[in-house]
Amino acid sequence: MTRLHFASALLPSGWANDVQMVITAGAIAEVTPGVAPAGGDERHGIALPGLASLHSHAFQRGMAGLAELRGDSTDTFWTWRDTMYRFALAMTPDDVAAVATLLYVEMLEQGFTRVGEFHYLHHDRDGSPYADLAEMAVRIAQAAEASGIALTLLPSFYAHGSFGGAAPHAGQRRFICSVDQFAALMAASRKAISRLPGANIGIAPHSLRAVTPDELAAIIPLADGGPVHIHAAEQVKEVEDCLAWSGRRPVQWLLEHAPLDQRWCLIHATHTTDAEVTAFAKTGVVAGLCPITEASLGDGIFPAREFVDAGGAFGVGTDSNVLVGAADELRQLEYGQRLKHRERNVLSGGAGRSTGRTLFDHALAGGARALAQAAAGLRPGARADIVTLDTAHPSLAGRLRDAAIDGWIFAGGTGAIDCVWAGGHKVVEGGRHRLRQTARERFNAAVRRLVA
Ligand code: NGQ
Ligand code: ZN
Repeated sequence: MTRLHFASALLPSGWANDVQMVITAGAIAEVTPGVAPAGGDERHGIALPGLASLHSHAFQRGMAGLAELRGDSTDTFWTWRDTMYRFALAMTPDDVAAVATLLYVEMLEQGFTRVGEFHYLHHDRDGSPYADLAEMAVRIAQAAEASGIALTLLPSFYAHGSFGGAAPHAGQRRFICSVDQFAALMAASRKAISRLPGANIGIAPHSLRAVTPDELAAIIPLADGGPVHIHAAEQVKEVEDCLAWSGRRPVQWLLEHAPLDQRWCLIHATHTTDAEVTAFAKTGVVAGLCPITEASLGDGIFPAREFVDAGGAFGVGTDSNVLVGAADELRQLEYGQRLKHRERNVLSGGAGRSTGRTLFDHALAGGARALAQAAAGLRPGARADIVTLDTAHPSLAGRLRDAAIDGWIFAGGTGAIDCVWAGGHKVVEGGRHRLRQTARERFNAAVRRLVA
């Protein structure tokens, strides 16, 4: 049993002062506001619940910053993808484990306590399955376990190179499964996470580019009630190709043909019309926004204001992991809206409300829904995933409550987080994860080899 005491904490009911929290077996057992710290309490300043990065491709952390050299023609998402595929083709299971471990350490240091790992690098370098079909999923699970982050594993079904069941190309060979092979992969993946504390599993039909309607229908039952994540409408070319194939835009196609409900998460949904936004918001499907990657890849800007006004739910993901941070994703989301609308505090939700707080609340609730977490936030029964802010940080000087969140998101840079508990274990202290050094060494050795 651990007893923590916070000068203030953001609870589901709002901010409370002098909050004592009892943690047992990795979960929050009791939350008592308005009590003075007792002798055995470990004392801290400002506590927030940890957020989810609801969309990650862990292996891509290894190539972060390596696709910033201009090519011969116009650089786009598609030329980036060629670079990314080349990198993916070189990675061994040990490399993936090394890269994922450091990534998850960094996520924890930056305020993420759960990751939705949209996992599609399944097979060996020549495309043949590993002896254990879920070899790579096992490595992801090991990285989660070592770091302490809670894992929602989303094995991805990927079968085609483009709409209408086009053959995949050679660069995609490590991703490709038949429906039967994917069913076996799901079973092996369930086993891979079965003993991992806090872990759960869903499925991820990669995109309408990579999955036919028949395949989509065949794999959805494999989620077995868990989350279903799919990339949709990230790039204009993808929308055009989808229209040419079906006469429908990707989000429109999914609204008409897929059994969308609160278990679903549409990743990006960048190019979504007003009519789609309204219908999408009503379904309860979470928009999985990845603002830093969407900016990095030149995707476009999601109509977040209209979506939220229509009652839509969103969470954030770090996707390509080119830069990892909860505050960074939320700031980029708001700044994209400011640049688009030429206004300030676009997503604040109304007069007198803090933009940082509103963004935080959305990301907490949306992330929990998208990763099938019943009890998000600092409440009894929830996993003890807690983040404290460094009240000595200059961007937090004199800031109380929502103003502290604004200071963290808009002015704190990456240095405003003090401690992080994951499943009740204090894994980050003074901003440093206890595995930072060893995880960096292992990552650096792997990446030096990969880029040589
Ligand atoms: C992915 N990433 O699955 O990693 C994709 C690229 C694809 C983004 N869409 C591959 N940002 O879309 O085919
Ligand atoms: Zn993605």
